[in-house]
Amino acid sequence: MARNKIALIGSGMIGGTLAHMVGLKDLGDVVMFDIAEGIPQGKGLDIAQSSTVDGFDSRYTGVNDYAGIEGADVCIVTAGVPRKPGMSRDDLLGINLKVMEQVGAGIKKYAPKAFVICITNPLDAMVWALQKFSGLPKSHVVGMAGVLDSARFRYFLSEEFKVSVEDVSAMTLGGHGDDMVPMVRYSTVAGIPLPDLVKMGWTSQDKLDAIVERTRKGGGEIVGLLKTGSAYYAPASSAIQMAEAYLKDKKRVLPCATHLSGQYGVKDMYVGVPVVIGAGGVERIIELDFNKAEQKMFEKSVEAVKGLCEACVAIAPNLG
Ligand code: A3D
Repeated sequence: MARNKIALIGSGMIGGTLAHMVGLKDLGDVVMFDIAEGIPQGKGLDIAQSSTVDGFDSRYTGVNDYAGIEGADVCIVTAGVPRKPGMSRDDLLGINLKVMEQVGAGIKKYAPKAFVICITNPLDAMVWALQKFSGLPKSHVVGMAGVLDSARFRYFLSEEFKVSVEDVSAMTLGGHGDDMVPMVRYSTVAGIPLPDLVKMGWTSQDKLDAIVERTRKGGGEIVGLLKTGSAYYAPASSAIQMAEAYLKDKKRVLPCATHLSGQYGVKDMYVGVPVVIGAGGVERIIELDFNKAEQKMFEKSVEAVKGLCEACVAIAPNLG
């Protein structure tokens, strides 16, 4: 049986971390692509040399030509620019939209059967544009944000409750911006919903509200500390979880930026909702019942994404 081929489009901080994780998790062979000459080749060679110590057999190739990604089973897209302190994700739109056009054309030509995971920001608008530029099926183009935002929420909750991260499950929906919707009612410790834990005295409502707010600003907190770029370890882990769900047909239930065609009252937009990911890509979109407050937050988040999509159409009218 042939090994899986995983193409990493963008070989910067997240791309390099992804490449390392693919090897450590034995997910397949890696092709690293970038416009910067030498970076994908150098990182690929460095990681390949680590494989002898860590004992994995993934093969690494670094390329500056899209022909190298031919026949990839999975493409993970991080090409573009990240945030610097003082920038919002939305400030990246103009530059990264042009990058998505090139990436979309490359994937369309060389890897039209791939499962594509977009990470480039502003996420919900970039994955929407990438699907249109590439013409790949909507079930096979998703955005990574919800897994990361939920991971941050889970981590902060595990710290607050002093319990293992393994026992905390959490869900963050909506767009990947400060208006994201951490779903308190659907987040639990070993099945006990957070509102019940407040009643049981495990934490106070004020502390829980502060954790929700810290989750919303989780990306900005790291940008502020790093000063030269944005988070890359947890974003890479999150995308790897999605890729693994597809490659191993795990049917994982994960919050992903997914194309909605009427679900949640949203048409032709990518927004973070829970989906089932298996060998068929996005196999099922799960429609949750929101209460009034959740509905209001979700709508606000969707409005923000809509504004970004409109800004994309203003730059590239063929997307409209
Ligand atoms: P960085 O380390 O700068 O890597 C980006 C790479 O893209 C660089 O190596 C560039 O040379 C390359 N690149 C630029 N233009 C092109 C092009 N036209 N074609 C191919 N490659 C190109 O950034 P990073 O890895 O830290 O972040 C990558 C993206 O992910 C940024 O847009 C971030 O904002 C975004 N990001 C998203 C999340 C989400 O949760 C959605 C989290 C963290 C970062």
